[in-house]
Amino acid sequence: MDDPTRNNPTTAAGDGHLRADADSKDRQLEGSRVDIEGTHLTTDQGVRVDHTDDSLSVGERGPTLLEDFHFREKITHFDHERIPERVVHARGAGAYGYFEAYESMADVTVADFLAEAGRRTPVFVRFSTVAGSRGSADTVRDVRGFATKFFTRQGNYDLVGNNMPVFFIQDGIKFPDFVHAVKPEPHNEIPQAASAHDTFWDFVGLQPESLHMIMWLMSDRALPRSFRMMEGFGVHTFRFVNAEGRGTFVKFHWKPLLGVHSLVWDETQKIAGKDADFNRRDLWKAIESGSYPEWELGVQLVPEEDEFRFDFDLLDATKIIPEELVPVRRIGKMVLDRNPDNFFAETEQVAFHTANVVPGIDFTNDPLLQARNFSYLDTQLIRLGGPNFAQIPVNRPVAPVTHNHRDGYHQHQIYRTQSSYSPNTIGGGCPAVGGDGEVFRHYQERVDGHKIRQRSESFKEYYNQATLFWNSMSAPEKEHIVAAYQFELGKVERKYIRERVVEHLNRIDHELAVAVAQGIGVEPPAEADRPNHGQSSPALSQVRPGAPIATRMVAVLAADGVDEVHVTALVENLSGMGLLPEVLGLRDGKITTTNGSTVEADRRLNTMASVLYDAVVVPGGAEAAQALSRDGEAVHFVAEAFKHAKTVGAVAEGIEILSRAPIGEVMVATNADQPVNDRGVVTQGRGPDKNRLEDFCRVFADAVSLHRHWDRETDAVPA
Ligand code: HDD
Repeated sequence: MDDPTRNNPTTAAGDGHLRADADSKDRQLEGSRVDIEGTHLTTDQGVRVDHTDDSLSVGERGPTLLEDFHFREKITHFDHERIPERVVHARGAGAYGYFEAYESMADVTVADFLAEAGRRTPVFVRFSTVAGSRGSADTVRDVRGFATKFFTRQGNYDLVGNNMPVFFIQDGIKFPDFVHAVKPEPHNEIPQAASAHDTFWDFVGLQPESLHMIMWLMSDRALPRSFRMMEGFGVHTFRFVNAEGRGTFVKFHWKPLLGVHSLVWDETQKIAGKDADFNRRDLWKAIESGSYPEWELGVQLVPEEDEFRFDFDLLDATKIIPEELVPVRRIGKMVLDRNPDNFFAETEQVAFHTANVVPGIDFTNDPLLQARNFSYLDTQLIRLGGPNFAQIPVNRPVAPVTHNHRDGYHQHQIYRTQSSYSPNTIGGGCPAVGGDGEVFRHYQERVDGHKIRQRSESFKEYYNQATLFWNSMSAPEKEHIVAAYQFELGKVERKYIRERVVEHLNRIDHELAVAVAQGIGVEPPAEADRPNHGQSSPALSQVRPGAPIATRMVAVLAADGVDEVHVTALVENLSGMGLLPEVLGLRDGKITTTNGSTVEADRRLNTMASVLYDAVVVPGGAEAAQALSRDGEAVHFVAEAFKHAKTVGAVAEGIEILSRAPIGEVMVATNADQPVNDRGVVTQGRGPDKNRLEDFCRVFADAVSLHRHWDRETDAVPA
């Protein structure tokens, strides 16, 4: 073997410390990769076969023979190809990358991957939806999983988080109840990947600790535009431990460098039909094209002596620590730069576990976390078929693994020692325990008490932070939340369940309760059940101007007779700004421009839809503008983009389509001098030349950076 680190990429350096680098996982995986070019078809036993299209039979029309081992092996393998999908988070997409520390965190933790600025650690991340099956659509209303496996020199560390910072329940013993309630109902397995049904809202109404999380679930956070544009949260309060054994409470955050953005509800439902793989495809394409998604790792640190400083319990996973109370310190960056080679081998078989911690990171007594520390290992045993799943290539640590575990299904290691127990002398006492600086030592917390089944009093306040979340939303975000409650509860058959939820909402905010009740046939409450405390946390709102526009998709609608200067200048300028324009033609192939040259359509318009783009622009050219304005799909495309509050642009004759689309009154440009931007409808009049188009593109890009133009949302657009 030419590369000595190939199968064991972590090597001991002279100083006794373990060395790994950002490529160590990749090098390790190289030993498991298989390429089939130039190979011949064989059986599992390596016997070559010359025929795989007909089974062995007696005569041409006779029965198949049992001795046809190739046939039997092929069918048997196929029959066993499926493994159980994850009981939750079944649908997901993953990628490799690295984490790079910005600074040393040695004052608070001995975790080696955080020990010095610039240290790089390989990672594998899997994003997921929670409720749906493996084949369900990406863009459903749901929490998104955000699980990261750090292949550190001290062993694997898994940060198994979500894109929302709180959870539905406080104690893991309620997890099966919660999941049974949200999953499709047991009698008819309906609805798929949706919380809009009776059992879910029945549970919510009876389990008010879920109400804070429900606010997040009804908000735009449940409809991420892209995995690349969502935050991640470790949710629980964890504990950093430093070399002196001192603990510091820590909450983990992932902050996406592209900003936090969402889709709108009508759009998500349409995307589920147009491209069920929308989020998965977006991640894959971004990485393939070199636009590597990035997140900063943030920590909120709370000294142990401040444990009781808050008006909520740090061990209660239904509460956040508002960023205004404890700022998020950004301590490193994660970059995802490689797609897996094989979905099943890597993304499906990756096994996360909250109890996969490394020295310097420890648990707290959060009862949800304690339950998780049992559940993940347990579920992998059934899902991956036995106790040796840590040997599956994607799961293997880059740190050396030596222990006395033996046997079990799918054991891949061949231990050559006679001893498999500790203590021993036959094996020279190995593997030996200990190792300075590298061993995991549990945090020595003093605990005593009676064995009881009882929720702490400090967990019993359910409404304050739900109100905080509501108060922190901008007007459009509030409207979306009300609409989401109305939609979800509107699907609930039993009126008393609707009423019960409204009663709870009336303890969060009276206006919210009244607005929801009015849409679902429930008597609005006459007065507030609890006063609104009036506090807010601006960090909770997603509406922030000036987000990066990189990788936003722009549809450029074109037809024969399109203005050549416009179409090329738009594509060039918008690409130059980091946007991803795609020319959509009324048919595939070449489009003839005004000067007789041709441009190639990237896609045919009717294979796409406005919901798959962030913005749309229509270049000039009289003939093209007429053709597009006569085409129902093109007109619908523009109207629908407008309805979803996206940036809509049109140049010269291209403006005509705006008057055909049912979008009401907008102010459009009448001359070439100045682009006009009326609530995200950007136009420039007749005959703008190349230079003026640069101005147009700048204004257009500014409009895209607002993500959406929410004040347009209330316009009634039939699309
Ligand atoms: Fe969980 C999967 C996140 C509570 C039990 N969970 C799973 C995944 C994520 C989370 C991201 C998918 C990992 C992957 O991509 O393979 N879960 C969370 C978060 C929680 C949470 C952020 C609350 C803070 N989970 C939770 C509880 C329990 C579980 C309370 C059980 C007591 N979760 C599981 C599981 C899963 C899982 C059954 C299913 C598949 C798997 O583990 O590997 O063990």
